[in-house]
Amino acid sequence: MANNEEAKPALHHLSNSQSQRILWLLEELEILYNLDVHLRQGSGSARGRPPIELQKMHPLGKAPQLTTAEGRVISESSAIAQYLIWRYDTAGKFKSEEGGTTFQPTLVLDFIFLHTVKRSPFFVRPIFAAAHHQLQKLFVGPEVAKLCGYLNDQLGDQDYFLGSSPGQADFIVSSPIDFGTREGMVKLENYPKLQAWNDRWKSRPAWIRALEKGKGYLGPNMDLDHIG
Ligand SMILES: N[C@@H](CCC(=O)N[C@@H](CS)C(=O)NCC(=O)O)C(=O)O
Repeated sequence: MANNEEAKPALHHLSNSQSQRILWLLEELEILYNLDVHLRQGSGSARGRPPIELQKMHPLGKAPQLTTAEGRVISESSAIAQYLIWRYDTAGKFKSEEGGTTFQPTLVLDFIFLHTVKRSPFFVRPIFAAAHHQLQKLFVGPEVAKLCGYLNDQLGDQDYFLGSSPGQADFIVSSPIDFGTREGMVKLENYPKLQAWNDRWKSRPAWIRALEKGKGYLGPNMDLDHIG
């Protein structure tokens, strides 16, 4: 590499995963980056799991992973989003307070129960199904409704959580909302502002470009892997 050529960050992206939100952010930033798309394993006992090479790159073996221009590997969406925005958003277009996801553990809990029901032997399935029903009724349903109501209110009259452009909170929250909607836990039709927000960012050119590059999003190979 020539001395005057700046090193590029590299995203290690897993198809059908929440690393789609980092791909979206990179497209919004309009910077040069390298993209390495890893496909989930399509068959065998590890069906749906990330390929071995992703596991070799970082002890956690998860996606997204970002190799920074300085050569460091970061593996956590919030940390990656924060790094990218602070390092590359020189115009301050996407800068905002940190965005976390109180959402994820609740959705994952429900997801695990759902798949326990699906994969359990038929003679115990009714018992697991009853437990899952109770969990949804008493905890996941009210909890998700509270979170969606809160997000809906937070949007107010703004296009994005902290103003007229997406920021870290929007990038990070996009995945659990999409995942929760796919799994039927999040009912966007009950939250008009959240629904409008979702439609708004999905029409952004950067999101559309990220979808084309990501080789699959919320597709069939996601089963049992959307955990974290
Ligand atoms: N908390 C991490 C979670 C990363 C994570 O769990 N990624 C999933 C994809 S959605 C993954 O790599 N799963 C593969 C596996 O654990 O087998 C983040 O937000 O980046």
